[in-house]
Amino acid sequence: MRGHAALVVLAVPLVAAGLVVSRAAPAVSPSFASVIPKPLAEAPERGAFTLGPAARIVATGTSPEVARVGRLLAGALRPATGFRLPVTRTPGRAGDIALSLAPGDRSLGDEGYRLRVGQDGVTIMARHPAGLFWGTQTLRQLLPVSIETGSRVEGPWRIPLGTIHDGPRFAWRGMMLDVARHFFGVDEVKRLIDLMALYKLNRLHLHLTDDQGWRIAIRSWPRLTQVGGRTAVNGDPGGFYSQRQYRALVAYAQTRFVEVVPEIDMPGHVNAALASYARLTCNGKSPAPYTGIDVGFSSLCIDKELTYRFLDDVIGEVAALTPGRYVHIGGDEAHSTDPADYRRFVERVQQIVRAYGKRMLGWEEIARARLRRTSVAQHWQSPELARRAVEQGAKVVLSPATKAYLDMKYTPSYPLGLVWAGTTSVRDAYEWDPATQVDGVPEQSILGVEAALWSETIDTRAGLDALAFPRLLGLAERAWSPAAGRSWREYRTRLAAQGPRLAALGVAFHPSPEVPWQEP
Ligand code: NGO
Repeated sequence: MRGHAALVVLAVPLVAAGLVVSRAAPAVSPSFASVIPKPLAEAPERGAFTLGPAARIVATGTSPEVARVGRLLAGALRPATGFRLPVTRTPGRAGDIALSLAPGDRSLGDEGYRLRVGQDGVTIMARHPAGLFWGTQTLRQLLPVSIETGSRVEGPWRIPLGTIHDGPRFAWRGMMLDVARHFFGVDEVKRLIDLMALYKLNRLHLHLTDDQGWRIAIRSWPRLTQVGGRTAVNGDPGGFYSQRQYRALVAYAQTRFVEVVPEIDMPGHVNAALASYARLTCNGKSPAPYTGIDVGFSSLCIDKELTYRFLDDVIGEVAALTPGRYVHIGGDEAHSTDPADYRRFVERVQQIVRAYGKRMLGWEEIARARLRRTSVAQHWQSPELARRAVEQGAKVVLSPATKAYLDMKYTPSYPLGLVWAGTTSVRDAYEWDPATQVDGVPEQSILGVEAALWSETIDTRAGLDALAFPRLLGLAERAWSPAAGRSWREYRTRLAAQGPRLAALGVAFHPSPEVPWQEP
């Protein structure tokens, strides 16, 4: 293995120039050992299967979803291979990739799969289509990184032989993107969904509203986006999703087995809403738009009935756009709301969310109110509040700011990000166990893990990439793989092998010197 310095020098120009690698073969062929997140069980064998131009993708059975997963796989493999890869229902023959459902096989779980690469081809089996899809993402990682270049490259397309049996530790494997402080358009978010899927993340939480901007069109309250959608941090350009765009985004995510979780933050973090409608404020006067990065200064007017008509309209429209189970109501840092009012407010909103057939999710502060057992608290800072949620029988999603906040700087001198929770190295983001992270919050109360990317300091794809990658991969592994048997030493070698793949995908990741990056 080379020294860090030389490898970093290699990685930097490649990434900085945003180059697409178009070499035929990587320095090191992928192996079972380089997959992230680490599969549950793997049995590598000697040798390789070579995917050839006559290969087909066989979607066994009549499920349209299996064929759909097959088409996505074909779409991922065609650009680099140039192969036709027809998706067919006809029986498989040697050299094919076969996808099939085994609904009776309980050992596969809801999202698990079994992948076999033999001399005669590849088979992926799962109980549900989601598992098949995750299996195809593993298969991508077993192909040479040049499979990701998006343009024609010479093979050979060798896949190491062996078997993988896999399934997730947690059902909730999320990423939050703050599109309120700075707006990220539909194409940026779709690209992020694709990257999340490669690492088997299945929840995209969109922080849609905050003091600085309102990003989702609400038909019954059009000024929210006409006025509140215009602004962003630093006076940068705003933006918002029309309901049509938002629906398309949700559908795009859904076909990749990613559930979009919309967040409307309340009763604080609402300056953009108050600036749009004077009648929502207690004194009837609109505040000026806000483009700084302070928190905790705005509040909805808790005693006004109009506040609840407003929330009924907003939550109703958002719920109608959401096939998923959850609506996130924020609830964080309501420093300008009286504590008793806050509790009353959250309990009332909990009813509204329920009336629209959804479950309420909120930042851990909501545990100050009486929670239904089906509500979920998102831990970010206070072990005590996380415990209070658990004591009420609610489940918890873990986003501890010291581990899972992708907006914390890597090092004190890193140009992007904040430091209020300290700095978070690639190692820090990886090296923790959800089950022991918060005293009094045991594994069975944990729904899962979510990485959070707040956007005060980023407004471009490059900024997003640099803060999210490579730390997101470590968090994805925390959410999918058991912690036992893993170590930073072993993980960083696997991560190093993902560098060329991320580069081939055009991801401008932070080439942290903690990782012995592989040459593309
Ligand atoms: C806090 C705050 C956000 C900030 C973020 C920055 C929560 C839940 N509320 O996290 O408004 O953007 O920190 O790291």
